[in-house]
Amino acid sequence: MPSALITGITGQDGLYLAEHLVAKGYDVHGVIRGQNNPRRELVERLVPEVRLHNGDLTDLSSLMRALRDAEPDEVYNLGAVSFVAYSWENAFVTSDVTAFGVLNILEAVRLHAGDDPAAVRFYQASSSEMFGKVQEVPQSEGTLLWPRSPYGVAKAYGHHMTINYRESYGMHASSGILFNHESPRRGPEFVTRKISQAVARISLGLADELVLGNLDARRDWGFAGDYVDAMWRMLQQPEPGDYVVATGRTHSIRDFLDVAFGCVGIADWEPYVRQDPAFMRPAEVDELVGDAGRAREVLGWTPTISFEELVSMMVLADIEAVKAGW
Ligand code: NDP
Ligand code: GDR
Repeated sequence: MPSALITGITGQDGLYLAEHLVAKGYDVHGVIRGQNNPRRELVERLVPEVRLHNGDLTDLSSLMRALRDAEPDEVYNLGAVSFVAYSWENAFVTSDVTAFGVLNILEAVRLHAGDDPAAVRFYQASSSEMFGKVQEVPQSEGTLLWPRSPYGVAKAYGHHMTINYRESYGMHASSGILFNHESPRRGPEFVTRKISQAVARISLGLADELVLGNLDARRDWGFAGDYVDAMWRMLQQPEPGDYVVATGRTHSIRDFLDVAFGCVGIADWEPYVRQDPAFMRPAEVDELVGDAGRAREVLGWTPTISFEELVSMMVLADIEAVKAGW
C-alpha cells in the first residue's frame, strides 16, 4: 500500500486530496498544527482513515518527526498562509510559512530520504499568483514570474527552492502552478465563496447586501476536486517537473456574480452589491488565464467541471447549508 503525507490537510485542497488518495488505496497521513485545531474534527469526520501528526511548517524538527512516523512514499506540501489580502498585513508570517516553510519541508524530506533523495516524491503547491503582473497571455510554465503580493513573492521562493532541490540533490520534486480552484469547501474569505454564501442568504431573505472590492479582476477558475487529481498525476511521472494546471478560460468577478445571482433567479444584482475600498488590494493581479497544455499532454489531465457548473455547485451547496443551519 503506498503512503502519503499531506501538509495543509485541514484546508480545501488537503481534504479533497486526502479523499482522492484514500480512494486510490493509499495510507494517508496529515500534518496538523496547533494545540487544539478547530478543523481536526472536520478531517476526522470526512476522512476518518487519515492519521494525523502534530507539526508546523515553521518547525523543522516537527516535520522530521512526522516523516519518521508516517514513512511516506509521497509528500504533498499544501500548507501555507494562502489568503493574498492577508499577506500584506502579515508579510513576515506569510514569508515564514509560505516561503521558508517550503525550505523546511524540502530539507526534512532530503534528510529523511538519506542516500536515495528521489525515494520520497515531493509536490509543491505553487500558484498562478506568482505571475502577478502578467508578462504574457496565457501563462505557461516558462512565463516570467512577476509577483504582486507578499504571498506571490513567498510562493515564487518556494517554487524556485523546489526546482533547486530537484537540480541540486536529484530529488523527485515537482511543482504544480495551479490557477484558482474553488468548491463548496472554499474558505469564506475568498471571493467566490463570499459571493456564494451571500447569494444563498439573499435568496432566502436573510441578507440584502454583499460588499466587495474590485469587480473587474479576471481569474481562471476551476474545481478543486479536479485539481488534486493533477497533483497526484505529477508524482506518478518517472521524472519530476513543473506543470500549469488551469482551465484556459478567464472570467471577471462580475461574470461570477451574473451566474451566481442567476442561479437564484436574480438577473440584476447591482442593487445588492456595494463596493468598498477596504476590499481593494495595494497591488492587483488584473487578469490570469493559464495554458495547461503540458499537463494535458504529459499527465493526461483535463478539467471536468465548467465555470457555470462550479458556480452553481457552490451556490446550491450554500443554500443547503443555510437551510440546515450550518
Ligand atoms: P487553505 O487556505 O484552504 O489551506 C491552507 C492550509 O495550510 C490549512 O490546512 C492550514 O492549516 C495550513 N497551514 C497554515 N499555516 C501552517 C503552518 N504554519 N504549518 C502547517 N500548516 C499550515 O488553502 P487551499 O487548500 O486552497 O490551498 C492549498 C495550497 O495550494 C496552499 O499552499 C495555497 O497557497 C496553494 N494554492 C491554492 C490555490 C487555490 O486556488 N485554492 C491556487 C494555487 C495555489 P490550519 O487549518 O491549521 O490553518
Ligand atoms: P486570489 O483569490 O487572490 O486570486 O488568491 P481571492 O478569491 O481572494 O481574490 C480573487 C479576486 O477577487 C477580487 N475581490 C475580492 N477578493 C476577496 N477575497 N474578497 C472580496 O471582497 C473581493 N472583491 C474583489 C480580488 O481583488 C482578486 O482580484 C487565490 C488563493 O487561493 C491563493 O492562495 C492562490 O494561490 C490563488 O488564488 C491562485
